[in-house]
Amino acid sequence: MTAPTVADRYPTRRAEQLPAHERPDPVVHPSAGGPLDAAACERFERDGFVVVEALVDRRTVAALLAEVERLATDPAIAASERVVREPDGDDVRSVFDVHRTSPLIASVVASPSMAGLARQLLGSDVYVHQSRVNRKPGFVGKEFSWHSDFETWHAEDGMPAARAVSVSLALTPNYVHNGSLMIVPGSHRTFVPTVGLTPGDHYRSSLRRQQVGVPSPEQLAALVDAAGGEIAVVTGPAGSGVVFDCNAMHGSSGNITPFPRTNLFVVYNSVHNTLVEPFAADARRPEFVASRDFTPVG
Ligand code: 6CS
Ligand code: FE
Repeated sequence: MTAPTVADRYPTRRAEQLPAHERPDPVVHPSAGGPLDAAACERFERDGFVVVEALVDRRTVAALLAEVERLATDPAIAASERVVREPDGDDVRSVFDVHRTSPLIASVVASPSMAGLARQLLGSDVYVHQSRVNRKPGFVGKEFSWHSDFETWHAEDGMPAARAVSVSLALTPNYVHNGSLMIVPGSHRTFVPTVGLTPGDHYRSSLRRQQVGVPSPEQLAALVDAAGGEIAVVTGPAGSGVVFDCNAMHGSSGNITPFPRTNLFVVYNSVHNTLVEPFAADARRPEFVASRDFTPVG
């Protein structure tokens, strides 16, 4: 492992439990403005997420859905590691790096309504750290365990600071019952180190079912307690979305309803927060899950 070139302000993945601590990085950075009004920026700062009514129009949603099904069944992509299948089945769970395999998705990812959210909140130009489609087919879609994305990106990808956001765009209706995103409000302000060293080639198993880099039941209960017992469920029609902080504690249940849940998920990182060597893993993850092309988008 090459030594990281910046200080590790978020130690994690040790053999023993380290205490949780308040994040040293700001949540919202000063900017010249963008799609969110001042009240929405304040909600983001307080809760760690904000729901956006209409990110793309209906025609774009239909085109994106068709594109996703094409990507999920494209034999060349299926043969690569970009396609991740369910832990106990062959159904496609995620397709990664979609902004580099689909010109249509690239244009949506770079659009002012999507990238503009990230630029506004992060107060700088942004590049795409990761893009993926998460597919949760009716009846068979499986859960995502509770986690902070930043915990993984810091440990496994060498992301120095918590200065990234994710935008999740609904391509099908996101209901309370079809496996929608759950977020612990305010959890983004606390960094929760996890226990256990990162296994070699962890992404091969973690993208199907994450077991390392997840909080203990006690840690999760403490965050929910600090939130006054609240867990937010992000719902909305196709075309709506949510932007959430990289350190927000989140997860989702399986989908046992007949209604598929398909979302386009884009991670924007500040150009002032580009990756160094992993802070708690013995090798970099591949480009399709953690890009090192730091070219600004939009
Ligand atoms: O590995 C990643 O980058 C993302 N995927 C999972 C399953 N957990 C951490 C992060 O959200
Ligand atoms: Fe996540």
